[in-house]
Parts: sequence; C-alpha cells; structure tokens
Amino acid sequence: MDEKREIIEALKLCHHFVIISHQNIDGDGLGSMFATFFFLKEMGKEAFLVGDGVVPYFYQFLPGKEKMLDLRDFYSLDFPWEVGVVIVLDCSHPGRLGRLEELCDRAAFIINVDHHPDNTYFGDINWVVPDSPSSTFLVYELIKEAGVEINPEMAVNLLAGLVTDTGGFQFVELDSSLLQVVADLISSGASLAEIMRYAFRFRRLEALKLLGRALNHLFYDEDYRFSVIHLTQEDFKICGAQEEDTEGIVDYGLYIPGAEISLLFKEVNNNYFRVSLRSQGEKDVLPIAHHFGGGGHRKAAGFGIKGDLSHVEEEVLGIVRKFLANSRLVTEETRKNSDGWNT
Ligand SMILES: [Mn+2]
Repeated sequence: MDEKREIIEALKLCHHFVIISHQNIDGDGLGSMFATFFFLKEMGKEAFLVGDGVVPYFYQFLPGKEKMLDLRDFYSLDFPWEVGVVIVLDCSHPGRLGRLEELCDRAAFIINVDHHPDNTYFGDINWVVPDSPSSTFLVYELIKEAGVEINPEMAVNLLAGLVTDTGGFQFVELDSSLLQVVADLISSGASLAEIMRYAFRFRRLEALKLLGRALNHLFYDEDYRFSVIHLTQEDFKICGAQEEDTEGIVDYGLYIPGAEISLLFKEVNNNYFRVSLRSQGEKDVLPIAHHFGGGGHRKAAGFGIKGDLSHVEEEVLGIVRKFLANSRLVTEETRKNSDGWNT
C-alpha cells in the first residue's frame, strides 16, 4: 500500500486529530493545515488546528484561521482524549516546530506530509514528495484519493499554498497538468486574483517603508553574481515594522540581470539573524543552509546565526563565495569534459 492510501486508512480509523506545521508559518503551511482541517470535517472527524504565534495579516483572509488555537488554548481545552494522531504538514523535522514539538513527543501516532528534500522521516507514516510544488498539492491529492468533494474553503487554501510556495508560479514551470489542478481549484470556488493580491500586493505601509530601506542597502557582487540585503533592528524600529513585513523582500535580489543567488539578513533579535536564501537557474542553496544548520528547498532555504552584522556577513559571504567558486569549477569541468567528448 502506498503512503497516500495508508494515510487515508489512518484518517478513516481515527476520530481526533491535531494539525500542526512549522514555526514562522507561511502560506503553504497555513493552506495545508486549513485544507486538511476542512477535509477532516467533511469526513465527520474532530480536528484541532494548533499554531505557534500569530497568522500574518496578509494570510488572514484564509478560511479556517479563526479556528487556529495557540498551544496554551489547546491545552486548556477540556478534552476527553490524549493527544492521539498528530498530522504534521510542510515541516522537514520536529526541530522546526518550535513550541509545537512537544505535541509530537506526546503523540500516539504521527502523520508526516511534506515536500522538503531534507525531511527526516520522523513520522509513523511519511509521505514526502520533494518534486511537489507545495504541500497543499499533496493535500489536494489526498482529498482526491479519498473521493471527498473539494469545497470552497478547501479550494482557497489549497490554491493559496500553491501560489505562495511557487512565487505566483514563477519558480515552477506551470505545465498543463499543474494548470489543470489550478483550474479544478478555481471551479471549486477559489479566486486566483484574490489570492495573488493578498499574497503579493497586500502590504501595510510599514512593510513598504522597510522594503525601501532594504533596497537602499542592496549590495551586488558582480564577480560571484549574488545579492545581499540586510535589515537590522534599527531598520525595523525606524519603519515600525515586524519580521512578517520582510515577506518577499529577498526576491528583489534576483531581479538583477545575471544574479544567481540572493541573501537577506534579518536581525530578528539583538545580534541574532535569520538568513533567507533564494536562487534562480541551476544553483542549489540548500547546501549553504545546511552548512549553517538550516534547511529548506533547493531554491529557497534559510538558517539562523548569532553575531554582529559585520562578522555574520563576513562569515556567511565567505562560504557563499567558496560555494559559488566550487560550483563554477564543477560547471567548467563539465564543459571541458563535454568539449572533450564532442571533439
Ligand atoms: Mn511548502
């Protein structure tokens, strides 16, 4: 039996579910959680959405967000059962769950559905498909396989995950089979224009001011073809901005013709930086993230690092240059070899 069928059998068999996703939640994490919640409701099950932190304001339009419980609210519920089945979505390993990790420790059974290539297979059932454009795409397949009709609440969430994780279908080839899934979700009640607007253009003034500062700081290394943007605590303070206001800023580094990698340093606490990495073309940024103890995808990854800005930048950029020099050597080597073969 494949994992998809196994999951459906487990869902049929059990009655109570806890649904969680990674900390610093994004559109795919939320979309997967909410769509799974409405799917389980449709199956007549009891499900709880448990979160760590607030839902960013530009994702508040997603149906289901009002059902989200904080961990403390969840524990204060008078529930007649222990933490039974925990469904973990869009999360490569329990360490990325933050405070929610303890739900995994208490779980009798863990269902792990994800598309991160560095997933650690921490569940009792692990359905991990690195080629999948989003985790909501997997939830979509699950709902289809179960023969449950997709209602508008599910459709909006499923499409939102797909749209946000692919940068509005810019980081993935929108082929006819994927377009058919999009069409199916639209005919089930999702509006692509609405999702696009909230995900990419619905930004408060503080976020736009922060974007302005970020672009002013942008540095481009012509030799190695990467961009660097940093945002310090001072930048956040001056703009009255929060970490959620950095959404999408790292992508601007890739606008420069020839840029292969973009880095964003966010000082989220004094001398603690969260670093976002993006790439386009053939470059894989996951090894850089792994080098610093982080994770993610080949074209979108991240990690955390302590220190003051100049030291942190020096250390990280040193590794980035080394990595790019190596990967260029490899490319040149391949070209030489292939020339050799051709002549
Ligand atoms: Mn995802």
